[in-house]
Amino acid sequence: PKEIFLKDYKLPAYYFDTVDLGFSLGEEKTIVSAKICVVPRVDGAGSPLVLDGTDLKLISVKVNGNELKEEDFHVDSRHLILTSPPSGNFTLETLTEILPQKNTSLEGLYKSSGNFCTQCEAEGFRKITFYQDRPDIMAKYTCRIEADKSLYPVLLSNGNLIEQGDLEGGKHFALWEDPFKKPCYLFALVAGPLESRDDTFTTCSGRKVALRIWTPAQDLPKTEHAMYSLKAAMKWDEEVFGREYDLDLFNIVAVPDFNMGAMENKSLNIFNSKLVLASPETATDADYAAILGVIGHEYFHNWTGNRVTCRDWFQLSLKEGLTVFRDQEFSSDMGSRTVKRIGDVSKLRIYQFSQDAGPMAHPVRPHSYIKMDNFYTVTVWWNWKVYEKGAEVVRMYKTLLGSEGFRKGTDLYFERHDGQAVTCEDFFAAMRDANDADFANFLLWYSQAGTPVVKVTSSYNAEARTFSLKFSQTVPSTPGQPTKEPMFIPVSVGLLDSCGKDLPLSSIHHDGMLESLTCNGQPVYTTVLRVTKGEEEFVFSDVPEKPIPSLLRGYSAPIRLHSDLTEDDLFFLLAHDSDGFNRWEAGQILARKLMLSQVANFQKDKPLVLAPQFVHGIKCIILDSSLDKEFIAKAITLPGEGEIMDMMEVADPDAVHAVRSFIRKQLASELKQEFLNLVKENRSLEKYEFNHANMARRALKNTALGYLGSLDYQEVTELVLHEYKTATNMTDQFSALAAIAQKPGKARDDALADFYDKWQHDYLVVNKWFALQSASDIPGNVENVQKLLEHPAFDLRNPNKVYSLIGGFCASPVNFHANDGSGYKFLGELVVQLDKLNPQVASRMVSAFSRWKRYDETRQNLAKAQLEMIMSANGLSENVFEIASKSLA
Ligand code: HT7
Ligand code: ZN
Repeated sequence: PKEIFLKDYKLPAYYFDTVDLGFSLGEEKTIVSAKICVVPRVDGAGSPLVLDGTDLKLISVKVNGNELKEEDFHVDSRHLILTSPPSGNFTLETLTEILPQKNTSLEGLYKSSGNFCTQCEAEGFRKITFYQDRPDIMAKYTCRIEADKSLYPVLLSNGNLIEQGDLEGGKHFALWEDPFKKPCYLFALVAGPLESRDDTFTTCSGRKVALRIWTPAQDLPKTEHAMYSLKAAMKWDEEVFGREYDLDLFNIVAVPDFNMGAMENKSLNIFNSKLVLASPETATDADYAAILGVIGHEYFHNWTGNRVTCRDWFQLSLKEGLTVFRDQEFSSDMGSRTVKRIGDVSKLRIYQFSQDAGPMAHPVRPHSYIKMDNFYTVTVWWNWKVYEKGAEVVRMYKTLLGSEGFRKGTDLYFERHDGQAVTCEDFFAAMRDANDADFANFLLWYSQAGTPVVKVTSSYNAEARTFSLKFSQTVPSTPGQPTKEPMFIPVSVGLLDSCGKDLPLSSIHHDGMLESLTCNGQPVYTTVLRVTKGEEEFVFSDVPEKPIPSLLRGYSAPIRLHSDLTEDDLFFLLAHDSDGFNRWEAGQILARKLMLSQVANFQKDKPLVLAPQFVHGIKCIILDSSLDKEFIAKAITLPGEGEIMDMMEVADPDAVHAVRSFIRKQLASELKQEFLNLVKENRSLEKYEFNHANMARRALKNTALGYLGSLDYQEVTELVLHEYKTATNMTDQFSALAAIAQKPGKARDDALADFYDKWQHDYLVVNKWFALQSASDIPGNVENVQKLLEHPAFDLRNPNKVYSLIGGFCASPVNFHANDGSGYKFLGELVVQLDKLNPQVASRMVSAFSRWKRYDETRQNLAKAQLEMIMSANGLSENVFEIASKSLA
């Protein structure tokens, strides 16, 4: 396979002006016609025109209406090359045959569950027709679709519907025209027996936009929340970013077979049905929140990605980092900002940081790739976003510039680049120029891989009333980048007095400069330090007493921070910090320290102990009625096993699992009454509502239930069963089921059987049932998962089912990393099987192996053997090859 490098980027020799596509959708084959107006770039004229095309059957090729002679073109399984095209503008017409019914990769045009559907990002358009499949080719499209009317009553593509009508032989057609220029990865087509939920949105300038969400008829009642989310997103983008929707129609289609979460095709977003369909009985609060966020995300792409797109795929973060940032802000504004930030940072730590420390480490803007698809995802779970670190980079611009400065920057970015395909430097320049800002070496965030490690030490001088913070930073070496330069790190800081109140910050000394920190004569309580060097000191003046510093407030930069805060300081911050994120963070640091110390005990065969101070800290949080309930739920949840393993020299899944289970059970037992009270006091109100207050009650009650489920008392087992039986929504029902399922036995078996019985007709709920069982830590679970592969509800061709069952299994460290190698063998064999059907999904699964060098020698050998077996498989895809070979390197 060929590696592609950022440094090799060249402007295309030819641009495309207009593209007229025609699709004749058939039961055996589909015929695609493409008429393209080709415009040579000034110095490109006459050079060969190289079109991408993967496994297409070329029927004919014409230039300016004349069939090309054999000596004027070359065609193979990857390209069509016009060897001597005319020197001026010309028309290129091709006719190709494709087989969507046989396309199980779900990339290009495919037929599944009765629908024709496309997925073109990143390089799927070349599976549809011959084209320059690169995002800097932006053209205006029309699309005419012809198909059997009874099988495919709905025919959709991008833009506006221009014409439709009946044809002979029971067929019909639709002609769509998209007035905006777009790259081919945003092209979309859907045809099938769908119905729509219709609504309208009136934009800020008074235009009425028709909104339609398409699903099979029986699913329409489950689209209410998606429609609510879409309208909320449209309004929010107008208010916060000044972005108005630009067409009169916006379509969303939900399909059950989709590799990722959703796709932002111009005016025709296609969604994995998991991220559209919800009802209180079948979807959890987490599902509702994910739908809100992803509907927002895809809608926001209309400006960040579609109107302004990427020059090449190395710039992916230009659209994804910015759009993830926008969807995070949207969800924050719709719910609790602190809780959202905690969730986003946890995700960043679990996925991004562990990737940063492994063989797939790459900068926000990679230098090379073999298969672009691999840069979209990092892990094995349905949580498909890889772009979180890019979003953190965008967030740092905002932290440095403030809300107004950031908005000035985005306004300038849209003004300068509307209709263009641009680079990360263009975004940087707009932020800088709109604010006349000094960003020092900020661009390093795009090119340098790895998570910076920052150490902070503090000291107070009572006589001089100064408080100093000394920073030192290093960036660990990563594959291909052995040495690194210091980064520009914005560190948001506040100082707490001995009562826990924020001290006013008056001035700061840095680099021989004295800077006043008051703002319009008003005191400032949080300031952003610009850390740019390997070693640096900042000195606060006029500090009346020894403060406790609250560092990296709101997690103002994606770094690993090590400070000299003592345990007492951390308990103090946990109890008092006005920054909610840091309050949670203090508890997490304490929990991580505790867990690591007990892991050391476990490894030395010493008894495990739970420090009373920690139990007391958790109890205080539970009893603090001033706190948001969802925050409490987060604050009393221990860091995940993966996070702890990441902090160890040699990851030990058995020790970490034993310790986490021990602490959970001990907390449950010592705080049993408190947890019982939480359950009783926070039972769901009559009617399910997706609002913060109700979700917070459910989150707290169900977290408490999870703790109680770890205990062995009859009374508790009965309570958990009672909660399961009386639940009136999926959030409560599934949480109770998960609590019961913690321990093997009859209660577990009966509840799981009952749940399947109830929900077997709903495949999205059945996926939850698969995931719950596969991710279970009960010993020897690999056998259960093997059996579930044979379950009639399982299907290897459906990505959601694979993510639930196989992805779920890899997310359980004890069973996946079982030291007899059974988990590795299970995954290795599956990857080979899956790769033949769907390389994108297979490569997502194989990435579970990528950190094999972090484990002990026995596990290393077992995992390596599986990777080698995969590498030796016949016909391995580029997707899997890239991950497996980089993992072995
Ligand atoms: N921009 C979309 C990416 C995407 C994708 C990429 C590779 C293969 C399949 C895919 N489906 C969707 C999703 C987004 O970020 O909004
Ligand atoms: Zn996106």
